[in-house]
Amino acid sequence: MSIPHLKADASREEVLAAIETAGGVVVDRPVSPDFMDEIAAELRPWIEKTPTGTDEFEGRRTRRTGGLIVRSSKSRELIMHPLMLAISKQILSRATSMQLNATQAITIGPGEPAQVIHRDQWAFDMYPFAKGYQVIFNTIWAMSDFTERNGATRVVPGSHTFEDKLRFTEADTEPVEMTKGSVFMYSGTTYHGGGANRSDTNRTGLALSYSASWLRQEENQYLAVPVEIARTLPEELLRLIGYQRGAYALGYVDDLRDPMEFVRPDLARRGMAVKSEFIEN
Ligand SMILES: O=C(O)CCC(=O)C(=O)O
Ligand SMILES: [Fe+2]
Repeated sequence: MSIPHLKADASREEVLAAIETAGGVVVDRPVSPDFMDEIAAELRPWIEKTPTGTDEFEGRRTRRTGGLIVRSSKSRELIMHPLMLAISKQILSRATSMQLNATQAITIGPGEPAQVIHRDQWAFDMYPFAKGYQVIFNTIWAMSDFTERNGATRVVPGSHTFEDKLRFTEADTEPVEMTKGSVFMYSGTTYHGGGANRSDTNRTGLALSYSASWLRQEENQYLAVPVEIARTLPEELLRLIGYQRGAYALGYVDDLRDPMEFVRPDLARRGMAVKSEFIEN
């Protein structure tokens, strides 16, 4: 089994079926390489200032630049991409609602060894979630071409249904090669890791992940997005970053108030029974 590639106009059913079979799928160029270059230009000063990682998982030659909602207004289009939201909503559908988990430009520098093969859901303290209960969905957008040589993400195809806490070597994996503007979508249970960069240029991907809304977000969006900027965002994005209650009562403020009251009082709702209807399509 291999990670399949689908065309940008693939249907949601095709994309979902591919993830259900292989654990992940590449959709080729839902956006143009030029669009990714525009995001790269917005992020360049931030990436340059980002320190390299401090351990093997972060990568000592890898820069992880977050806060993308604030630092790249164009990246908001990827975060809100209708196909990503629709698939995420399906994959995480055992939970009542979903939220944005993290936004991260991952720049793997030359000479970086391969990252340990892992499941993204291990971020939640290695909690043994019930088989089939998906809590995280990840998308990695290629901001440079991804090749085996420059550190394309490595994946164990079909591993989303495997037992938990398994160990793999590079030989068990295949590189997810894709062109700039393409996106690799995968489940939080799919075993994968950043590849070794054996080239002399950086490999950059934008990892935009979504999670069940009853989990703590990896990236703290309330602090990453200052309230003055939050006020300027579209309603859907505000709800996605957490300005709505998760499930029934998660995240209310004092007298059962909707957190939206603190950013956009005009959009606030009363009462707890707010299901996540922010993505209709
Ligand atoms: O950068 C990549 O290709 C993947 C990185 C990754 O899997 C992670 O940091 O969790
Ligand atoms: Fe990962």
